[in-house]
Order: sequence, then structure tokens, then C-alpha cells
Amino acid sequence: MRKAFSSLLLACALTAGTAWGQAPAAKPDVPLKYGATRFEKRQDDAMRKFRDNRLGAFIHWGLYAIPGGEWDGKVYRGAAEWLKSWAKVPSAEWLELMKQWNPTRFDARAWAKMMKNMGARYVKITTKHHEGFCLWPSKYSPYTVAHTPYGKDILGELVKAFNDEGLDVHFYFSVMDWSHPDWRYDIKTPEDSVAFRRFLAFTDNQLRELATRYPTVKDFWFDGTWDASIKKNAWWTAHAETMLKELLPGVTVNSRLRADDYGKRHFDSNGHLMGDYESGYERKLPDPVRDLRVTQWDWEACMTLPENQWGYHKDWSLSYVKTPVEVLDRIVHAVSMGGNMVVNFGPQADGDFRPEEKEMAEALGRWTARYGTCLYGCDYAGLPKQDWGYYTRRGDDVFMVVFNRPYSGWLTVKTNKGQRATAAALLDGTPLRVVETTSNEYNVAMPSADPGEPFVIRLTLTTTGKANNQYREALT
Ligand code: FHN
Repeated sequence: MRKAFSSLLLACALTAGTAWGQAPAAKPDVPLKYGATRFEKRQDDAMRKFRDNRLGAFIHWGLYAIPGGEWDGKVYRGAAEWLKSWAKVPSAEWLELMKQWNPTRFDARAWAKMMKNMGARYVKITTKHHEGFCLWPSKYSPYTVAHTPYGKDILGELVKAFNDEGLDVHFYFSVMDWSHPDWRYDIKTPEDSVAFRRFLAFTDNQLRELATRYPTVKDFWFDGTWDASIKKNAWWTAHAETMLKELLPGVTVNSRLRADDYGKRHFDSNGHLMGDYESGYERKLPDPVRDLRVTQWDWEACMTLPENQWGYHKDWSLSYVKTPVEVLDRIVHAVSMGGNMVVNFGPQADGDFRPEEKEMAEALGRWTARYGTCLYGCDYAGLPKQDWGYYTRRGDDVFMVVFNRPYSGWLTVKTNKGQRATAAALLDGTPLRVVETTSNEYNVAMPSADPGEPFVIRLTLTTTGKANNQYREALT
């Protein structure tokens, strides 16, 4: 069935390119049963919405929020959601934390307002992280919110609250599950094989349960898929993607889920992206000059505020914490290269957010309220990167997002052959001088009053004769 489905998609793409709107980039040379099912970006409405949203919030919330990085009086510097592993806590002991799960200050509507005000268009929620604790009352696991003092369906409350605010909800799901006796890191014996089959059946049940209980979910973001056990069961990664897409037409799935017949992850053995978007940019971003190839596919990056804390850690002094401008820089950087950015939050065990996270959300919100037009629905502009910041583009609107003020007071713009920069203005319409300095090179004047924050200029480009995007062509 799966093979037939893949062949059908391949046939569609190879003929008029009708299914996906574009012709394939290359003919596969390694025959694969579980490789990519398309060679170009998905162009349907659901995928466009995913892409246009551009800015998301990530929420890592689980039992690890209770110890907050400390076990038996020792504070561990590593990621708080991995504390069970750092402190070598047996699962049975770790899961005892469920008895303390009672987030009395949890208010899903307040969370939704906070993310909305920040300018996030979607929220990715950890339904289940590596520890195995489920934020929904799964009937397939004893380790869920249903069996805690709190008792209520947290995921359900969040989905409703976020959707009520007009935010899309994406589900983070860790396939690796430390609470399950049948989880295996590798398959070395026939017994491993049998146990892991049971584990995959359990995982299917949970995924089906999530998709049917919360049918407004727009995306499944898989994690914990890097072990040999999964790579040796590539069929399952292809099956899980197909199953979710049959249950929820339009749903998007990240590349991290997928492995091909040879255990190759994200990109198959023919170099084609698996899943709908690339999800390897975690706490890092592609180089804006050297890595322009990423503009050819959809991708989403995610980032932490401290160096590497996703779940709540009580001591943020242990690593550098980014400033709002540094976070904004990364958001705009991603969009300027055709990617999405998800900013992580790790709520406290009581259900509230730490003050630093609230302040960050507010600071980002003040900026997105003024300048968000340079993010939503925007894409790679096809212009060479300049030191002052980043370009983004939506249709004919090109935005210059200025982070660094040049001493000269002029912002250099280099255009493609056949393209002229004819006007520039602040978003409130205040015009800025544009001076042609040499062929395809212009200076745009800084505003007379420095906005005192990263700001946005709308640039008008006029095409003269045959425009030629040499930066795009250099990619192929
Ligand atoms: O191990 C996890 C980590 O805790 C966190 O969830 C991140 C988020 O992208 N994913 C894994 C590491 O890649």
C-alpha cells in the first residue's frame, strides 16, 4: 500500500508536476521504498499556512519542571528535561514525580494570550517528552496527567485556548520513551525485535489517539528518532507519516521523523528531503551567505533562550541567556532564508512562566506589533546579504531589517542584474533617500532619527528588461 502510494506520488511529480506544482529536480538513482515522496516544496493551503506563520513558540513542559535541574541536592548543568539521565534516576523513581504534578497556577487562556501577544502564529507543545509522561489522558499509558493530583487534560485545555486565540497548534512527540519497557536503543536480538514491534504498535496507538482526540492539530514534530532501533525500522517512519496524513489531511510532519531504507535521516540516500520540512536547525542557523540551498525547501529552526535549556531549569545563571535583540536577530535570520523560527519556553511546575520568559515574550511582542509585517508570509528575497542585517520579501515588497547601523549613515543595497532600487521608506511611509553608487549598487539613507531598535525599511525594486537573479541561479 505504502509502495503504491509512493509510486503514485512519484508518477504525479514526474508527469506534469500537477500534484506538487513543480517538476522533479532530479531522477532518483538509488531505488528506495521509504525515501522522499516528493522532490519540491509542498504547495497546498496547509503547507502555505505553515510557511506563512513563520514565528512560533515551543513549549517544553513535563515532570522535569518539578526538580528543575536539581536531584538529591545536586544541580546539573545539562538540559533540565534530561535530568533523569544526568542523575541516573530509574524510571520508576522518576515517574513518582507524577504524585507532585499539580500546576495550580496553570491558566491555558493566559498562556495563549502571552503567545499571541508575542506575535507567535503557532505553538508547538510537548505532548510527551523522552521521560514518557503524557500531557493528555492517553489510554495507552499509565503515565499521564489523568493519574496526577491535577487530573485534567492539559493538552486539551491548551489546544482549545490556543485555537480560540487563532493560533495553530503543533504537537511535539518524542518517539523515544524512557517509561516504556519495550523501548530499545538498538535491535540486537530476536527478543528486541519482538519488543520493539510492540513498542511501535503502542506508538501508533498514541499517535492515532492524538490525531483523533485533537483534530485541529496542524503538525506533528517528531523527536527522539536518532537511535539505531528507529533507523533499522525505516518502514515505520514512512508508515507513521502516511498514517497521520490519512487521519488528518493537510497535516505537516517534520523531517526528523524520517529514515530511509539505508537508515539515512532527514534527507534520503538520493539527497531528497523526507517529511514536509527540514527540522535539523536546532540552536543553530544556516550561514546566510554559504548555505542558500536551504531556500529550496521548507525548514523550521528552534532555539532556546539560555544556551541549552528546553524544560524549566531553576538556575539560568549557569549559561548565557539571549537578549530580545539576539532572539529577534535569529528570527529574522531564519525568515530571510525562507525558514520558520520557534522560540522555546519552559514553564514552571506551578503552571506559570518565569519572569525572564514573560519579559522576553513581551519584548518580542512590542517589536512584532510594529514590524511583524517583515516576517509573516515572507520569504527569501534573492538579494545578497549585507552587514546591516537581513532582507525578507513578500510578493513585491522587499523589507530591509536593520540590526547594525553603519557609521557612514548609508545602507548598501546590491541588486540583481536588471533590477533597480527606486525608492525606500520606513513602514510609516517616511521616505528615505536612495542613491545609485554604481551599477546594481545603491545607498539607502538611515532615518534622521535613529529608531533605537532593529527597524524595517520597505524597499521598492523596479525590474528593467530581463531580471536575472544570479543569487538564485548560483544555487543550482
Ligand atoms: O533531546 C531533545 C531536547 O530535550 C529538546 O526537546 C530538543 C528540541 O528540539 N530536541 C532533542 C534534542 O535534539
